[in-house]
Amino acid sequence: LLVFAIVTGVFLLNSCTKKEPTDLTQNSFIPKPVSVEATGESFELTTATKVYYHEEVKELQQEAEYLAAELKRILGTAPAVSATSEVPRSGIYLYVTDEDDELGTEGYSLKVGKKLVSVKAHSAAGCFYGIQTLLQTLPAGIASEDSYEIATGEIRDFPDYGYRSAMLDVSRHFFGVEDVKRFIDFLSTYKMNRLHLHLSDDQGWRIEIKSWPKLTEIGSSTQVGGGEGGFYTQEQYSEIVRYAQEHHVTIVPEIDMPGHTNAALASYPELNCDGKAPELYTGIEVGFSSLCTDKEITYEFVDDVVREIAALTPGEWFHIGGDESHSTDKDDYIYFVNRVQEIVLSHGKKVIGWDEIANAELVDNAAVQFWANVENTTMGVEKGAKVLMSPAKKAYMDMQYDSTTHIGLHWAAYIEVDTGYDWNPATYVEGVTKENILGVEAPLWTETITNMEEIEYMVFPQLPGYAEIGWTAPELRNWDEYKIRLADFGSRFEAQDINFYRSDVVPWK
Ligand code: TNX
Repeated sequence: LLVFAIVTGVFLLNSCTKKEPTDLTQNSFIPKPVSVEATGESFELTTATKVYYHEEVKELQQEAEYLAAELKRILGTAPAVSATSEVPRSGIYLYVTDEDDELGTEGYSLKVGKKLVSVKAHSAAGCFYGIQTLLQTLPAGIASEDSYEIATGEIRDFPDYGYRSAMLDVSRHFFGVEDVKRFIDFLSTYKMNRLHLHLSDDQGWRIEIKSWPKLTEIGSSTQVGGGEGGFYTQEQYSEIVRYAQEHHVTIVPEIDMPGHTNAALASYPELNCDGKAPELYTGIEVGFSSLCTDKEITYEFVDDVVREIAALTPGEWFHIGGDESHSTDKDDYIYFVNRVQEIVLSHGKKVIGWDEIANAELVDNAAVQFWANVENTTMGVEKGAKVLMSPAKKAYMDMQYDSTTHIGLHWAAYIEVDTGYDWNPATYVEGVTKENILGVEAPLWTETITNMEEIEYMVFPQLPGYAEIGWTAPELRNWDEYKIRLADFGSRFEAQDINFYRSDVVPWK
């Protein structure tokens, strides 16, 4: 009887402790890692688990603290963080090494043992990505238990492209610093590493330029639909840059020119060929405005703007726009883009612009951003430029999912979640192959998007797919398998209070 009681007791005890997954290969990750091997046991994460980082690499303290803060969200209390000179016997350990070449600058290896979880990378960024993957083995929400089992095994992972980006148009509608930070959280969770900010357009100028104060006094005072607009002070812009850096995201600022400039033209009459300032504009037409390309003051203006923004921007790229300059004469356009590229170089930045800039002579190391025009893009490649892939029919997050979507546009296409996922940047444009491609960017234009909830609705669940296209090699990706992983992320979106589109093509749980 005693034996029976003990056996039943043990059995009952076992069935009371939550049944935990022990097969790491069954876990859903986005982006999909290069390789996942399971060893069939489990690591127990508790409130007593400690986070260690190798003391020689000071930057890792930030990663360790980031991890501790994320674990606090799950466990209720933050684990202790400490530097160590040797491999700990238990806990979570972050370290940087120059061995294991395959990992490259942003890759990582995540080993989950029974007692020790270790994240190894060549850089703090690689460790950060290993941490993101580790977090995807844990529940998204607040703790309902005080411990969690993580399946043991090893994940080795590195990106297909080094430039994995999203764009936020803060010009058509203005979004404040807190919204931009939340957007950066979205990107970095899925291992994206660039945020392109579209800082100026016909409807609004969104960054303080000390040498041209009317840009914000006048040019930032409205937005599409006539709302009050807004702008970032230089301090606020720097705060965004800093927050992005902590999340291994580089800000790529865009000043769109010579077209899409009504807000600047309305602020300073001298930038107009006729010397007269137009009215501020709150509609959504494109292609009607142009800086005056044959006035010297135009280039003084551009020089001041690029200088001030470049000084606040640690990243290597400056985006000069260049799209849809329908009211600029073609020769004037080429002359302008040639001069502006030299200005950008003189302030120590590399030039990127929409695919139209390929009509100019491109400077060394320039990049063109493909959005619609194949001829421009292949001409850019012939002129030695790299390509950032943002095909409007596939990667524009402002395109509606279908004809019932209540916000967004559809001039390029309706983009259902499967359509947005199912393409390969390296075969999409004939004549543009992997070695020409810098990476992938998914832009969100905001003519019809007015607040964070609407941003979330257009961005989720598309953004994780674009992140995966940038990170995971095409031979490892297919929609039928991805949609099941994506469905598992529905509960994560909910836990983060994300207002996402519950597409019928995804088998949500
Ligand atoms: C085209 S894409 C534009 C933008 C609009 C967008 C709307 C590009 C380089 N120019 O000015 O906001 O369409 O989808």
